[in-house]
Amino acid sequence: MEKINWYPGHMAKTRRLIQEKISVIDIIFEVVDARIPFSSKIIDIDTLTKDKPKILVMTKKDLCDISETEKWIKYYEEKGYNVVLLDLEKNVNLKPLYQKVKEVMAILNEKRKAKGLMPRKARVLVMGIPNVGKSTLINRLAGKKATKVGNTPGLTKSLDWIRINNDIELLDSPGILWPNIEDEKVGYNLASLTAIKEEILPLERISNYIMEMLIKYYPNIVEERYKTNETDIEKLYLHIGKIRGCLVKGGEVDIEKVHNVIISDVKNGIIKNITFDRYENE
Ligand SMILES: Nc1nc2c(ncn2[C@@H]2O[C@H](COP(=O)(O)OP(=O)(O)OP(=O)(O)O)[C@@H](O)[C@H]2O)c(=O)[nH]1
Ligand SMILES: [Mg+2]
Repeated sequence: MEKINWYPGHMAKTRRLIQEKISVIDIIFEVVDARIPFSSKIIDIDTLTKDKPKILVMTKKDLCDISETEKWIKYYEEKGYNVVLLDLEKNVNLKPLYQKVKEVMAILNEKRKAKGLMPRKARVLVMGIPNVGKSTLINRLAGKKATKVGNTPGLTKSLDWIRINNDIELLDSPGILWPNIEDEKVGYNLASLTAIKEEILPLERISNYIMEMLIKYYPNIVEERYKTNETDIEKLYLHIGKIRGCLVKGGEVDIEKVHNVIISDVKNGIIKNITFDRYENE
């Protein structure tokens, strides 16, 4: 695999913004994709957020391979993380997240009490790399009944607090940060499952990576979706091209179209029950 060189220029600016906001925040919801709970993590969130309590929110539960993702949940919990796995699309149940917030706030308010301060609502900032579901989470939390509770001094004017319930206020815009793209495996996982611009990685290589992962870890999914147990990538592409009608004039298979079919099957969640970060490999 070739190394992916991709580093967005505006990272420093985003970081400055987060640093400005952080002082008024009680809890950070760090959002990751449950299919890549390692690759989709923010590169150095702990330095940025210092000692702020965090809840690691794994989204896209409905798309992940639960048994593999659970290994990661265990891994992070053993490191002291608060972890919540959520489906924000179909069976939305935010109760486990509310429960975690209560637990974290109980500790925080205990400390406040010791200092003679009143208990208060949790002020939450959602953070994560692009495409992990930050906006979806904010929308799910806010729902229709959400009302903005006004500006808080010290924050940029455009940022508002949204009242979620009696326990939680949420900053209405998320902090978008970057993953450890320097790690080539991470780059491929991100290119396969989230949004990375095409000019950074050729479609062929993303498609090859997806197919290699599926053949290695999920041969049954390949068989179910593409009706073959072929494991040779070239032959597999030809087969998929034929059954999916990726043909050019004369009936030849258009391999580029096949790459697109495979990538969009994964990115659109048609291929699900997959987790590409493998705990045993890290
Ligand atoms: N199936 C499924 N899709 C989800 C879930 N959460 C988010 N998505 C989808 O993931 C995509 C990205 O979600 P967004 O909420 O826009 O992600 P974001 O983190 O705000 O992305 P940026 O604003 O680009 O940083 C959308 O197509 C969502 O519908 C989930 O739990 N399950
Ligand atoms: Mg968003």
